[in-house]
Amino acid sequence: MTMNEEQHSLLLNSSSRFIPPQGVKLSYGTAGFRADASLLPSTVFRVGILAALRSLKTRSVTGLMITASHNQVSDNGVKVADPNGGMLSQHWEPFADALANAPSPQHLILLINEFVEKEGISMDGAGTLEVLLGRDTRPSGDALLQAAKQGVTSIVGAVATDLGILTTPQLHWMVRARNKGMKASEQDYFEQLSSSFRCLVDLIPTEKSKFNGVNDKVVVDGANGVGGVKLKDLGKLLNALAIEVRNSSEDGGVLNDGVGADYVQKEKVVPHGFGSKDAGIRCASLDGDADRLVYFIVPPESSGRIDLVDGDKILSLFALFIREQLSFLNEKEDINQARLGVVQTAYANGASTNYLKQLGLEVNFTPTGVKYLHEKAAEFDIGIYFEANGHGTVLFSESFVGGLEARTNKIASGSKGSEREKAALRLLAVSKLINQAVGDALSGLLLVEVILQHMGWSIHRWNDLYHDLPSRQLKVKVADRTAVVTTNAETVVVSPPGLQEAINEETARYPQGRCFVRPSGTEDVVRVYAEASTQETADTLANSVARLVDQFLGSNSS
Ligand code: NG1
Ligand code: ZN
Repeated sequence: MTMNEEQHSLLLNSSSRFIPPQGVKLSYGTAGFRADASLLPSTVFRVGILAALRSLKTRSVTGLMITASHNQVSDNGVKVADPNGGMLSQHWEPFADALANAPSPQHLILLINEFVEKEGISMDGAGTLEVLLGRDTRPSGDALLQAAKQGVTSIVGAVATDLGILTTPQLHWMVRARNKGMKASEQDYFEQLSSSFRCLVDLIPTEKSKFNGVNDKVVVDGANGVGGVKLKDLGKLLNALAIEVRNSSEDGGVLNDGVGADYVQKEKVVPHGFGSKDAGIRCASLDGDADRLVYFIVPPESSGRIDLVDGDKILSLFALFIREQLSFLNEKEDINQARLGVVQTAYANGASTNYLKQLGLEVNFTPTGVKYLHEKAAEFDIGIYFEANGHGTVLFSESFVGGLEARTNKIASGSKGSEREKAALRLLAVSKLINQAVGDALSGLLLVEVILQHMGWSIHRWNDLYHDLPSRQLKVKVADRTAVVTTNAETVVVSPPGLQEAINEETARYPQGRCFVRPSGTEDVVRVYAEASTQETADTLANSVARLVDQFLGSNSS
């Protein structure tokens, strides 16, 4: 089933224009290919081919996003959205690696031939064969998007639809919507989010409808990326919420430079554009492509420090609200006890896990990387997943949504239903508001905001749900980070031998100590995470374990 002459010469011609840089080996990793943008044209071109082949295989629309998320502005990256709007199927990742690293056009064609044969892909150009392309605001984005287009159209019959500048979650949402036969433009995205938000506002219990927030405005740090601009557009459709956007990329600031969710979460300091004037008010940060969201409070006399309200706390807020709605629904048990599950990684603060368990929730752990969390969350009727860094969403199973729809269809809109009926309407609105494809800072922000209004809570009340254990994250540069092999959702090192025992011995010396190390999937480092009863001891534990990592794998070891 090898390719015909037309296909062969098309690929040969186009790929000769995109020769990969010498001596660079790229890996698809947990979040697609990422590197300095100057190294990426051939990679992005080849991922264009990959996305077209994925579309050919699945007979569905796929997506290709050009972004390096929270990384510095000179970097860029590329990843594929699968037909369901999720990440590229994991069993295609080795092919993605092989494609990106093929040294010549001839090797590339050989690889494609082998792969289409193995996968039983018929390269006849029939049926749907369309790839949606999006990019963030990086200056290198446009040229890379052109490279992606050429990759897509190197497959006979493939159409590349350029959607321009989008957030990563918008692109994933659109791919999913297209394949479900739903309206899928950016305007449709904004309308779905704003109408389900309004629906939730209308369902706020009257006794709580007077919002008790310290300040009814939320101030959002847009990371000087795509999210701030889109949030301004979305905000125009929302009467019940005042949003002030700073660092929106229109005021000349540099993407992810002293701004954005990653900076705020890792450094726990105020982003550029915020300061003591914002003490006590509700602030939030998006990352560069708007798939992460954290909140924060500037304490009075903060000297630059913030109180972080991270992904774990967003998860906890969502879990509380959803659990409350389910308890109304289940009162007479006519919707069978829905299975609610939450999913975290080892980076979740231990205090959040304790809190969720105390609520009686089933807490699951997966390795780092949203594709693992997403997969686990999809096993439940309602699965809530969040990484501490603010990437997460709430997944609703189709059968559960079907049950809600059947129940809510009977309720005339606007009528004053029972608490159970309102709970069903609320859950249905949440399933429409929160992105079902990937974590989405814009839809996450709207859900946080409406839940706070529903509860009548200020950010302080929310932040007081539990108190984070002090923690510290460090990076260690080593000769070969792949020498660290872990198990048990990355909490236990199995190789190099002896390292885990040494970590255990050190950790045991600290009250409430917890510590783990793992190789990063996106940077050439080993990450160390430590928690303990005080900031000082968390810092000491992290530093001691970083030294152990260095001893076992030091930059000079082989
Ligand atoms: P790595 O570099 O593998 O730790 C980071 C984040 C992940 C995930 C990916 C993808 C941390 C500690 N790790 O992965 O959670 O978001 O980037 O962007 O935040
Ligand atoms: Zn991101």
